[in-house]
Amino acid sequence: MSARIVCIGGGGHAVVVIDTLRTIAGSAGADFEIVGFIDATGTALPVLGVPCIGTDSSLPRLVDSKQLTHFIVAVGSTGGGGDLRARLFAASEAAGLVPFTAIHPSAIVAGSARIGGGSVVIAGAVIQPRAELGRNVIVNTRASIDHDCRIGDHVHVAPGAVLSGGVVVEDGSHVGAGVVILQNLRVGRGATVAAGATVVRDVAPRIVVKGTPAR
Ligand code: JB3
Repeated sequence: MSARIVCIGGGGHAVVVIDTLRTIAGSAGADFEIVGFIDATGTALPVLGVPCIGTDSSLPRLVDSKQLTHFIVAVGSTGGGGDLRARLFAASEAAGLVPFTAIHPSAIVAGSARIGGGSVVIAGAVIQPRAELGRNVIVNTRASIDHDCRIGDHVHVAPGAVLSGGVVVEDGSHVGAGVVILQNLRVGRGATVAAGATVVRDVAPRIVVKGTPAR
């Protein structure tokens, strides 16, 4: 049976996720259907032709009525990002769904890299050898994750961010657009690196840093 996917969220990031799924579907060997999305309202207009089919509270019922098998968290930065994405991921698994991993055909992913379930690698991203990504990670447009990086669960690496070799980003952190992180540094759990920052020393958990050098 082919995978029947529900997207969780129907905003800006969902547009990109759905387009990524469609592009994958156009390549050989893909066997899935995007059944719909659920959002905070349950009444949103279709996204790229994909219908809104309910809200989080209706998900357990939708699993049966729509014969859903897989989900993909298609919420990006809204609601603070990592915490909401983690909660939506857990609720979708609790409803019995399997996380779907989507890698845009234009992304470059080294054969020795590892990508956890439910993660999304968007167009033009590069993931180098021995990088390890957790579950429900976003590697957004043209971001690059270099060799031996370790990226935790629910992390968002925003468009154009550059992670040098051996960088560790712990669970739920946000690495903003255009950020540069130098080699072998660590970004603590739930931290935010603001767009455009240059990280030259470790970032403590749950703090926000910005600027060059980031502080
Ligand atoms: O910068 C880029 C390339 N993308 C941004 C992305 C990373 O983050 C994008 O431009 C936006 O800034 C943002 O996209 P996101 O997270 O989709 O935000 P927004 O466009 O505001 O849409 C939020 C969506 O999340 C809406 O469909 C809401 O209904 C939905 N949502 C909010 N809370 C929720 C919940 N959906 C569910 N299922 N459950 C919730 O609790």
